[in-house]
Amino acid sequence: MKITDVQVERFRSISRTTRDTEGHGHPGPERQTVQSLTRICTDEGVEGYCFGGNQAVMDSVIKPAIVGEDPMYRERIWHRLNAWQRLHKGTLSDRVIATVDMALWDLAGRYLRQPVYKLLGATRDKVLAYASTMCGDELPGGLDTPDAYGRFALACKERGYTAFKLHTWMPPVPWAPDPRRDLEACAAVRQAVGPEMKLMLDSYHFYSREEALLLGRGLEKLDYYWIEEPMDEQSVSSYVWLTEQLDIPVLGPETAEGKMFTRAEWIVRQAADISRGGVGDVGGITPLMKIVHLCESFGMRMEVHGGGPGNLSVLCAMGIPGEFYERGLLHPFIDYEQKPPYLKALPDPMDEEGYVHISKEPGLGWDIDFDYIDTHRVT
Ligand code: LLH
Ligand code: MG
Repeated sequence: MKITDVQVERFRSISRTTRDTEGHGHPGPERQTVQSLTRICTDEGVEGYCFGGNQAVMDSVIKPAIVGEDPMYRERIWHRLNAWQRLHKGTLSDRVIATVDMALWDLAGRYLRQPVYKLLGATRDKVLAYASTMCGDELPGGLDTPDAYGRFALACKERGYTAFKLHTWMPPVPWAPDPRRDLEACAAVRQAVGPEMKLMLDSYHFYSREEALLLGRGLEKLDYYWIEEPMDEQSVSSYVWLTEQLDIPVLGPETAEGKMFTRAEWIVRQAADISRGGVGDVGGITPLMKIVHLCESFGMRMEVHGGGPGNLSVLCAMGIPGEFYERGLLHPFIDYEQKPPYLKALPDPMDEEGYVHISKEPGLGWDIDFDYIDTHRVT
């Protein structure tokens, strides 16, 4: 089998979120957006898909590297793209490599008529989710006060979630960031949901060492489960400094560049207690599985960043406890249970006990509505 083409289809969709000037998502008025779907084609008619992608990038850096290649040589292709990235940093991001890698895994699953998590070596069919909020805002009745977080956490508990993670206030909220206000929100959530629910904080990502320590000590008193990315992850020394002093587990790195190599360095330097990575951060399923095995070898816990079928597939093939699927980002004004129009079903349905169930269909498990995409194509 040979790869013959990489096509990116663009189609109209609906969005109910908007981005602020710092890039964080919030609820917004319903509006039309353009989505894309990357399709890897073969001479045997089998195809693999992943949402995202840009035709110009595929034409300039991906097609020259992979057309003519056997799509089952995922490892070889991933290493080739990783090497190409060195001279094409401006166009070949980890996210682009992740899109290609996931489309190749999807293709393999469709070809072999197996879900990807079983090709990876399955360990389970369902994973507990945590409710992961959007960042704080100033929307009345939204996530505008500590008590608003408390009310929302309780609603999530009633929906079935056994764990809840706050993303608190960040710029451009005029008075943010404020670690004391973050702790007030964390306290309001603990007060609202009681002692059993597992709670985590993912705050502003550029606090000073002293502010991060203050946050961590406050979270220890509130019996929080982990503290996530409170400082710039480019400073590994800052994380070594913080992790040495706190009892609460520090989790990371999430957004630091460098794929599995960065995770290895953080483990050796003891810069965090729990490792971290998601398919979009590290360049796909192929490197994320390497991080899983790296953590397993060091006896480290690892938590997967973000949702979607790629991350869920890895979680269902992990031999070490990646305890949670990150479900969200959630907000009181957004109905997360409503599927996007280009899918026939939600890719991460959650039951009343808080478990997300993985699709048993061949491939990654996106139930793509190709008729919708055909009739909403943007040329
Ligand atoms: O800063 C944000 O908007 C969020 O932290 C976002 O990056 C989210 O994906 C995250 O960190 N999840 O764990
Ligand atoms: Mg995070």
